[in-house]
Amino acid sequence: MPKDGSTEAGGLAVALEGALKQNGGLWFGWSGKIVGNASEQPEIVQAGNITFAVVDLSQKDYDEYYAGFANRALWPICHYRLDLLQIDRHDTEGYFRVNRTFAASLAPLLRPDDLIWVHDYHFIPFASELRKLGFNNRIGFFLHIPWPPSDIASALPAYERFLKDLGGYDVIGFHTPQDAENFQQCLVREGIGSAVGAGEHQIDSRRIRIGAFPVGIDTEAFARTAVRGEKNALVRRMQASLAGRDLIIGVDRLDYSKGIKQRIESFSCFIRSNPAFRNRVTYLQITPKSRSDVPEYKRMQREIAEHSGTTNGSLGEVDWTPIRYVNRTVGHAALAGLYRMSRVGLVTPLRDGMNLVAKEFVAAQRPEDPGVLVLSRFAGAAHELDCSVLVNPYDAEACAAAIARALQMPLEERRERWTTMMKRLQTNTVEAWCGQFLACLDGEAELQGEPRRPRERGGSLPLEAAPI
Ligand code: GDG
Repeated sequence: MPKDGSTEAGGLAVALEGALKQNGGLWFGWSGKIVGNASEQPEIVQAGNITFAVVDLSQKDYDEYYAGFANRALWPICHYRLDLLQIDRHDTEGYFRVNRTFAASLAPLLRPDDLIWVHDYHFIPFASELRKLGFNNRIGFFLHIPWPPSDIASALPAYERFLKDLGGYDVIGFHTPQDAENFQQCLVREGIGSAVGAGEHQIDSRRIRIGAFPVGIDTEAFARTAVRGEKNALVRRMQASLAGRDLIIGVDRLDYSKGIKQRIESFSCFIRSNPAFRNRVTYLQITPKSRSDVPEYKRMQREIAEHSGTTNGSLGEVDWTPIRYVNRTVGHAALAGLYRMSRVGLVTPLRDGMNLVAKEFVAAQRPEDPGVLVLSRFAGAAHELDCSVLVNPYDAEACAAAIARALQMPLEERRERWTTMMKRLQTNTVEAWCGQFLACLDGEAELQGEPRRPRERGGSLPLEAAPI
């Protein structure tokens, strides 16, 4: 997240900054820089009523903590990919070491009445490290990715320590009730925590609240951006280049959890089994690179590019390229405009904590003539967006049938489905999500409680996750 929130950072980082702006507070996290000699002392920048405090990482810390443990152990396990798990003792040690160092860097800046909100899988032991330093503040944790069932989670190195360290938080939030349930099952099975009430667990001497807080987007703002996006130069060029064909869109950071390879296969299956659609649709897949320094990601980058090339080679015609694969970021307004002009949004992750693209696609649609969302049942968003066409992303033929159905869906049905989903997105916004979590952390509301009232003092404190 840039210090002034000015670039095209994801909607979530911007929303968290918005929550901080309301009451003022401190934003602490990694600067995104790797330096020869990383100092424990944070660099501090004041922007209005928000203090940004950021620390750098050394190459060793980056390799072991971020590229290593976070992205090669935690990420695959939390996405149910035991086959991709890589265990390395140095990485595990590095993960806990960096969390300890980060806690020590933040400690001098903390006030006794600060509420602390820690985000994502990079910082699981953070509360426990702060507790060791003597802090009794209310500390909440939100996991942006799924939490798997105990048989999978228990393959994590230092599994027991993770569960115990999570006991340092007062509130632990997940995207879906299923993730929360999986986590509670882990605590009980390991004999580390016991249920003491609805959503409450006792871990040692601490009582923690565990609940589902599905993250939202800034729905109205996104819808407005999409309207503006229609006039965007790139969107207009895209519209012209379609020459009347329908657009199917996929937007995902390059990641194996997103099921891009399987999606290309499903699209190919759709064209083969529906020859009437040949030369009548274009599938645009926007996939910015991510984590290119992790070897599996580099390999995947090549594989997906090859797969889309091969598919185009076998399906395409002289005047028709079925798949347009773009391996870089497009601007925020252009993205919103592209969603709006698409007939189908193809969001088929093999596993996803939430998936904000699904929500953005819905928010961007024209109310009078909305496109159809085809959504994986394994995305957290499927809980709220159950009026989409839900699919099993592993089943290419079923996905192909879903694409055909989406393209042929009558206007009335499209409108009905869209209206229900849009209403939900208008209620469950990212602001409501922040409010509900913080109210729960502040003890002002029960789980799933009322939106939080503004506090008189500042001090809520998101610990920001590392860049994608
Ligand atoms: C993690 C969890 C959870 C993507 N390409 C471009 C672009 N994006 C933006 C999208 C969206 C964001 O990036 C991606 O968000 P997702 O939620 O879909 O996926 P992850 O990055 O994996 O996020 C996920 C999320 O955390 C929040 O809790 O939902 O499950 O994995 O906002 O629009 N934005 C622009 N150009 C692009 O090319 N401007």
